[in-house]
Amino acid sequence: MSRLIIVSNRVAPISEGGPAAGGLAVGVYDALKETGGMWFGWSGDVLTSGQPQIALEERGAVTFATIGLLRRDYDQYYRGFSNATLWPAFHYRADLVQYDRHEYEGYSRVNAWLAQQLVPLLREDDVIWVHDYHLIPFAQALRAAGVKNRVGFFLHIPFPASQVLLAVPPHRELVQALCAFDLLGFQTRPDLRAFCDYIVNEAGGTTALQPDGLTRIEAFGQTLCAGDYPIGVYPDEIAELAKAGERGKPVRTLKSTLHGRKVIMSVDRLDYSKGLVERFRAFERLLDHAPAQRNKVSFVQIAPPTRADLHAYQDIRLRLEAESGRINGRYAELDWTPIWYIHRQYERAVLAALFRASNVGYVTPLRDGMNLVAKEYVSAQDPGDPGVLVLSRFAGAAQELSGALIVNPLDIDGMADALGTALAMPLAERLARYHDMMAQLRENNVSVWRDRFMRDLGRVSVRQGVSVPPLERAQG
Ligand code: GDG
Repeated sequence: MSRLIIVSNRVAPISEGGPAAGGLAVGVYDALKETGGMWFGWSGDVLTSGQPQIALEERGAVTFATIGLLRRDYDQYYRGFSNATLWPAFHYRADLVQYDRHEYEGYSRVNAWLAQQLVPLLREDDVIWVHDYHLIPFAQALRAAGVKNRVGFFLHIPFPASQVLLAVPPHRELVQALCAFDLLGFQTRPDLRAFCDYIVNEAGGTTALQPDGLTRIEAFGQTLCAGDYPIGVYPDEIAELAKAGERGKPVRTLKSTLHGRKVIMSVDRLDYSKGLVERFRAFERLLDHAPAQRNKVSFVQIAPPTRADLHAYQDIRLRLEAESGRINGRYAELDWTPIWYIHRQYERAVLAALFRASNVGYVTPLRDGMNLVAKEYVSAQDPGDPGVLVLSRFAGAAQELSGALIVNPLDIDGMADALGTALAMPLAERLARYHDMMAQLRENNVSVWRDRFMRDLGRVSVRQGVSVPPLERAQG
């Protein structure tokens, strides 16, 4: 069997409790720990001088191959083009897009350099699976270095509508670079449609749905395939983790502080795409419009820091601190704090237990590729007394989790209404919604996601992008 090589910007430090905050790390690690293989990428170290060297570490069936980044590379490739240009653009925040030609050059240079570092570690029949927006030019760079292996790409974040993508000056080069992969995977059908729209209307290419469900793409003199592969979780593993933590200290502390009040729970990296300010205001609106809820419910927002050296992230942090202070100042009583805003990271097991102990999972990003927290919240529930998920229609997860209360995160009144409905929902309805969503999560867990992608990547004939018959893949 060929070896799986995962390439992502950051190879997540894996502690005993699993990977830390970040959806890609969680999904990729879950996928790789079963099959074994190699995970190649940045170690997280930023070097001020010297020549970065690859470090290899074996852990069970997985080899971690990591390398540091020089300060200039970190600034241009990671902080600059990846996170100040691509991230906001792909999350429809054209107003936050910053562009600097030198940073884009750094982005291309680091992709080429990383590809050259990987080449000596490769075997002929390795299958290479590249992840996310930091590494769009990676296949081009591998091909330039003479690599002939199959190379697939999965985009964890949304693919934006063409009119938004056009805000990124080198949009054409980026899409051309994507066409050097053999298979492109997107989280949802709307993302795949947006990509196809660019191919047809901006790049003058063609797209055709094949009988096996893959879309064949011809553009820039390349032929490849693309599909939608919604990432999942391991729901039963999370359920066990949550149950095991039911009587643990964090849950006991939470319950003793709540004195029987209900709790609404949110967990997000502190990112402007997650809709935190709007979410706080909708909770405030609930307290405004439904006085009976005052002193009866608390909202816990856990938001670990992320990309804190970028201005836009410092800004969202300040806004959130101001909002939580303002709302608490307005409504808090001596024995009740309406919003608990916690700017730190918790262990995965603690989060699962807290999800289970809460009445409502409140997940309202303005845009999100998938949103694993939504899936983790449902997985962690007590099957006999589950909580209710309030979910943004702009999370990829909303395409699958029809048992959630789906909201528009810009509609503050609508979200406040949904919170009220969730808090009052009778057990029978909660059970029906929970079972519906759990069935969906079990059917499309992380292994299914990985296996579907790997099967399709194995099928596309290298550099022709045409899937090889027989085509037994079910539509779906
Ligand atoms: C990207 C895309 C897509 C959060 N706080 C803590 C913690 N987390 C974990 C959550 C979850 C993960 O981090 C976050 O994943 P999301 O999917 O919600 O969001 P992103 O980080 O933006 O992920 C996203 C994902 O990639 C996968 O494809 O769904 O759309 O943006 O697993 O539980 N984990 C720990 N402590 C925390 O405090 N241990």
